[in-house]
Amino acid sequence: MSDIKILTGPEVAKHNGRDSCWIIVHGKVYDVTDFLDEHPGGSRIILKYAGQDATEAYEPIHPPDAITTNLPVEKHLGAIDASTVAKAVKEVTAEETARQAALAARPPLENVLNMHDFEVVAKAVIPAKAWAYYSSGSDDEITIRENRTAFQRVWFRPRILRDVSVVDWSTTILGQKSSLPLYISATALGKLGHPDGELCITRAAAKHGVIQMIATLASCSFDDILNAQANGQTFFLQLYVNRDREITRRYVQHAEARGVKGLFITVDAPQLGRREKDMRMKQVDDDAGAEVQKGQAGVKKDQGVARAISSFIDPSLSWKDIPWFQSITSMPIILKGIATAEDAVLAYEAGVRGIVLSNHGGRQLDTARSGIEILVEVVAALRAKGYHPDPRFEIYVDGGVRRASDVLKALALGAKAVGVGRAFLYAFCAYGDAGVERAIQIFRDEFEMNMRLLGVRTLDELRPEMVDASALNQHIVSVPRDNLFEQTYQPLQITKLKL
Ligand code: 173
Repeated sequence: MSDIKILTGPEVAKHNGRDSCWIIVHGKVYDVTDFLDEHPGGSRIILKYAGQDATEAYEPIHPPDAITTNLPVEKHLGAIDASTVAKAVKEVTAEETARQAALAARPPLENVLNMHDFEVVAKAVIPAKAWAYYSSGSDDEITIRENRTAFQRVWFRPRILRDVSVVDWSTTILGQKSSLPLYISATALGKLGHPDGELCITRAAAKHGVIQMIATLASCSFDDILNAQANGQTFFLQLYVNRDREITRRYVQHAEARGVKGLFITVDAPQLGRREKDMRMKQVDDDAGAEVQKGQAGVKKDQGVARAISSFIDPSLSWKDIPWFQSITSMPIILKGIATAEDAVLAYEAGVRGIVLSNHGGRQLDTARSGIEILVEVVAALRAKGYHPDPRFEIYVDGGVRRASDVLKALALGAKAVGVGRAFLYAFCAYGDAGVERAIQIFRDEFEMNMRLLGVRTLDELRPEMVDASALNQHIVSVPRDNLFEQTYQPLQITKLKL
C-alpha cells in the first residue's frame, strides 16, 4: 500500500538550497535537487522557490504534467498540508502596483475600436516579461514590421453598383465551417499574460463559430482546452515535432481521437530565432541573483523564455518525414512556415493538404518576406504547374493581420483564409473572453463594410483584379505612415552601461 505521505510547510522549507532543493507545485512536494542543472530554464529560477510553493511561476510556462513526467517517482515526496504552509508574503513590486492600476484603468471594451487598441491595453496590463516574450521579433525586427507595411503596399481596385445589401463573409477552412475567413493562430504561453490563458479563446471562439489552432506549447493543456469544447467547435493543432517521435506519434493520434480537424506542422523553427526583447528581460532577472548560477555548466541563461523550453524540437525534421506523418494520422496535414514558391511546389507534390505562408510572426528568420508577398509568387508557381486552384490544397497566410481589409487582400490574391495570432492574444490578455468576442465583432463589422465598399457579396467573388499588388516585392517604396501601429510598436533597446 502506498499511503500518500503528507508533508508540512516547515519540513519543506528546510530544503531551500542547492544541496537539497524541494519545491511545492499544485499541492505536491518534489525533490528537484538532482534536476537543477537539467532544467531547460536554468537552475536559478527553481532555486528562487527552493523550500516554497512554486506553482504560480511554474504554471504559465509548463504543461501541467511536465514535472510528473520528468521527475523520477522517488522524487515525488508526497502531498503538502496546505494549512502548514506560511502564506508567502508577496512582495508587491512597483511593476505589479503599476499593473494593477492599469488593469483598473482599462478603457471600457466598447471604446476598443481596432486590434491595435487591444495591444495598447495588453502592454499596460500584462507583466513586463510576458510583453517581452509576446511582442518580440527576431534580430532587428525588420520582418515583424514588414508584416504590417506589406499589406499597405497592396491597394484595392473596388467595383461599384453591385447591390451589396446582403454580404456574407463566412467560409470553410479544410472543409470546416468558419464564420470568418480567418482562424485564431497558435501562440504559446497564454498564461503569462492572463490567468485563464488560451481557454479565453476557446470559450469565445465556441460562441462565434471561429476556429482555434491549439499550440503545442500552450499554457493550458491540450485536454483542458478540448474539455472546454462547446457548440461542436472546430480545433486545429499546431505541432512542434519532438526529437522522440514516439511522443509526437502519441500526441498526434490523441489529437485526432479527440476530434482535431487539421494538423499544422511548424516547419520554420528548427531553432528558435533570437528575440532580443525576450532575452534582455531574462538578463534583468538573472542580474539579481547571478551568484547562484555559479558552478552550473551547460545551461545558457540568456536565452529568453521561448528558447529555454524549446530544446525538444527536432532540427533534423525534413521532407523525408512527411510520409511518416501521413501514415500516423488521417487528419489533413498542413505545413506552417512556407516562404518560397519552390517549397510550396514541393509541399503540393508531397501530398499535404495545405500550406501556411508565414514568417512566424517575424520571430524566426529576420528579413524573411511577408506572407502576403510570398502568396503572389506561390500562386503563380502553383498555377503554372496546374496545381492551383485545387480544392484539396488550401493556401493560408499569416503575419501582421490586424484588419479585415488585410484578410480580403490575401483572399483576393488566392489565399483560402488567414491566421491571426497576436491580435487575439492581446485581446484576451487585455479583457479575457470578452476581449476575444469583441475582436471577433470588430472583424465582422470590418468585413461587412469592406466587402460592400469593394463590391463583393461573398468571398468567392473576390478576384486578383480587385487589388493592385504590383508594389509588393519592391521593398523600398514609401508607404503612408501607419499611425496606430507605430504607437504600439516598441523599438528595440541597445544595451546600457551600469552607471
Ligand atoms: O514563436 C514562439 O515563441 C514559439 O513558437 C515557441 C517555440 C518554443 C517555445 C515557446 C514558443
